[in-house]
Amino acid sequence: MTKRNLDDLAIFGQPPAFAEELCVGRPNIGDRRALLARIEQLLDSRWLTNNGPLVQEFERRVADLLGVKHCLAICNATVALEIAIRALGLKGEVIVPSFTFIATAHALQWQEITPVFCDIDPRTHTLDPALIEDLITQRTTGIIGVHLWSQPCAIEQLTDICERRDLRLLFDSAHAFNCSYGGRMIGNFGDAEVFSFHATKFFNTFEGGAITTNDDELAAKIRLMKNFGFAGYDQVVYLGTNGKMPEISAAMGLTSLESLDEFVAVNRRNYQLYQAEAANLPGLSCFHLNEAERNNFQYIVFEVNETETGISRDDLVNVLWAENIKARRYFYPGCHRMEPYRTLYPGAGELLPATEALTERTLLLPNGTTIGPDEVNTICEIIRTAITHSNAVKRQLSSR
Ligand code: T4K
Repeated sequence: MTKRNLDDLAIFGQPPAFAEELCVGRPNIGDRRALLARIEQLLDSRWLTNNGPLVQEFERRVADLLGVKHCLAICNATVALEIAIRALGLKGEVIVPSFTFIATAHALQWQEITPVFCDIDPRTHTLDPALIEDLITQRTTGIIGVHLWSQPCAIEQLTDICERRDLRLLFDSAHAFNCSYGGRMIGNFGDAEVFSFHATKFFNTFEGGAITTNDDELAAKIRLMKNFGFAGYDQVVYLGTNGKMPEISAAMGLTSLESLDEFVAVNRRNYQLYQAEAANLPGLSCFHLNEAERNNFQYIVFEVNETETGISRDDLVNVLWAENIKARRYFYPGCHRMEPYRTLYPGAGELLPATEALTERTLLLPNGTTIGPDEVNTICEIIRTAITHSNAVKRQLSSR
């Protein structure tokens, strides 16, 4: 590894460390030939969408992988959340974390359901089950637990609360495809779970998502709802929407499935390298994944402790962006500080101290098949240089 000095940094006028951007969320792409063959096949068949053969095969393969009875492929996870919320009959108030992607809250608010933001456990970054019961009111109908960074949230405690208080339990599992909890695959818990297969996820279908459930009745309802409520030609039995996944997305999904193990192996190698580097980055800690469970190792999440680094998380992001390293601050500033929630629920932050603190500390670094050991080393070396010379870096950034 080349040691870097302060004046090697791009913020001091040097060329960026990388000519092309390294991104959190750069898509993994499997075997192009296999993908192109599937695209030829779908073009030849002239069957492009509406529950075509590739979508059906994709649903079967995903259900097999997860060991779940039903997988319903959807055009994206946001629509999947909206459909699952409606199919479960959620209304009134639903308890959710604010420390999540905005889609979790929007899927509720879009249907005029109030997202009641609950704080997180700073160790797990997910809903703190000890805080939930105080938020339950007469209007509460359910909880949406979010599995973040591929780590399951407190599944057992949330299940227990929902059983005792007669609430529905939905999981936003956008980050947790190919992960397990207690040896059982994520996708099998609660009333239903929602996955995202967006381009930025380690496994993608360009855009896409899925709802999984072991409930036959719920699955049948969702299948109708995602196709306008059509039960047959000219026969509509529910209020539905268009949540269908097109064939081209299923083609990408089937191809990505064939490379799943390779994507995970690369992510895992990089995750372990970042973990090892973290030991030499004072003031930074790398979020630990439970390697005893199945995991996708997609997210590299550091927490920046500014009193130890001498430099803020945001200044580190600026240093990295100058080097063409698109580090991210997920999930800054928290849903409750974005519209419409900031205006609708101005006091929400008072109940969210752990969320507010964490949104100021997280730093996500690139992972995936475009990242190798050299990239990990260089990224960490740049961070180390910025920390070692924190005062000079801060002066330089404020003078720009
Ligand atoms: N629940 C949770 C917990 C989620 O994290 C998400 C999505 C959802 C629900 C909803 O799922 P979907 O409805 O999207 O299926 C991105 C993704 O758009 C979003 O899917 C994801 N979470 C979220 C965490 O990240 P942005 O606004 O950060 O995306 P953007 O455009 O800044 O892209 C991220 C980076 O990826 C950029 O640096 C560029 C790079 N990129 C992106 C795309 C699309 C590429 O290199 N190639 C690409 O094709 O939201």
